Amino acid sequence: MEQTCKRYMYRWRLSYSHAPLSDICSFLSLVIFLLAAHLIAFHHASSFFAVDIMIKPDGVQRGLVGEIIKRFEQKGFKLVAMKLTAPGKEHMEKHYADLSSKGFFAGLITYMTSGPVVAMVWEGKGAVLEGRKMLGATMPSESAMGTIRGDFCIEVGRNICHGSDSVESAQKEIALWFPEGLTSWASCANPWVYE
Ligand code: DAT
Ligand code: MG
Repeated sequence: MEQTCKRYMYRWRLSYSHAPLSDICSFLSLVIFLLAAHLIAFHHASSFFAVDIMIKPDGVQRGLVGEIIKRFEQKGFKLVAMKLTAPGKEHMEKHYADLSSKGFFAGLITYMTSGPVVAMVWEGKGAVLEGRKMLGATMPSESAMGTIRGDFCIEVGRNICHGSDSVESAQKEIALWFPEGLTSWASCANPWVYE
């Protein structure tokens, strides 16, 4: 066994010492790249983030505000901003700017400006990813039961709630909806939610 190990070590040293410097550099760069990618992915998945959640006009009209807030509270997220507001067409067009080329855009803006909405910011570990899971798929027919859309709606054009789809869009949306800033506070539940 010892002999075999020694032989392998010898062969490895031999091949290593014969490898061109550029190959070793490429290999090291690959290792560094993979490590960095892993660190970034881990940071995004597990860090504390704030997510912009909005209860759309149909959610407000149908009396689902309490139910939706309850789910985020029960999950363990912390509410750091909230308002009932009807900000108008220009604001909604900014909010959905990335969808402006879609055929449904005009209808979406009409729907989103048809009544007040409740805008909120929830904070917690992996809030963006978890928030999207809690909302369910965009198409209610594809949303799993147990998710907000799966439980409470039927059509995509009346899918009752919005949630930021990435950390970057959450930051943009929070700046758009809450230019006054968020409320910073310490939750006494923290040690009971996080280990
Ligand atoms: P999500 O709200 O899940 O982030 P999205 O950003 O792609 O989905 O679209 C924003 C909203 O636009 C969505 O909640 C409802 C509406 N929408 C999306 N796709 C649609 C479609 N094919 N027909 C009608 N409305 C649509
Ligand atoms: Mg979206």
